[in-house]
Amino acid sequence: MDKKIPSTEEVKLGIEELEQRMAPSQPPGLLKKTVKHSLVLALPMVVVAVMFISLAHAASSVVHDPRGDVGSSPSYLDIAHAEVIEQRGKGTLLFMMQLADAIPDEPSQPDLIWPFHVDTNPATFPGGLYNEYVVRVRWVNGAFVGEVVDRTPLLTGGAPIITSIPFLIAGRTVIASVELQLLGNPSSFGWNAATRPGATVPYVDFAPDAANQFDFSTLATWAQ
Ligand SMILES: [Ca+2]
Ligand SMILES: [Ca+2]
Repeated sequence: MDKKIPSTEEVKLGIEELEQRMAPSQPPGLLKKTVKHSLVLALPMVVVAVMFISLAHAASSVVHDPRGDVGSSPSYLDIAHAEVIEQRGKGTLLFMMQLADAIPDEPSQPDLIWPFHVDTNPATFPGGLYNEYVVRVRWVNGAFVGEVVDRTPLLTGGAPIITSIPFLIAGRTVIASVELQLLGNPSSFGWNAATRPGATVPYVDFAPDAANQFDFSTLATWAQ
């Protein structure tokens, strides 16, 4: 496989190509390979594409985080940079996380999660937490998956709704592509990126740095 770690812009280009090429019938399990293939094809056109992408991407929200702040946890759970990027005209957001080191093709841990917590309504706390949605890439049951978790049904006694989404893992970069309608078409929201080795264990890293998982005072803000 291609061992080169692509730049941020190359990764963005890759996921754009993914969205353009992905047939509706294509199973989610093919996404990772498809994107890596697309990146290889796309490299000669990077300069032109970067100019295009810089125009095509509109509102973005960026957070930088120190490296080396995760103790003895794996460096691929150490967030260095996180970003939410609007793809203007597409009704789509890219949730991107860059880690201190590359994610293994097949991690040895049974469960790893790279979530973004999305607070679309500061007045509501579904399930007692601030975030109405989770956008995440997860390694579980021997495969990577991309998902949006809609937690708003918890406000009325329902269960969270999980929807599969396109995602990309390329070296130390993780990107999930989310249609705005899956987040209730918000014009703005608070968000953070995080990492954790399982759904029931403590988080390893937050960006922006937060005191704990209940701390929503340090969210970044994305706005259209
Ligand atoms: Ca970090
Ligand atoms: Ca909320």
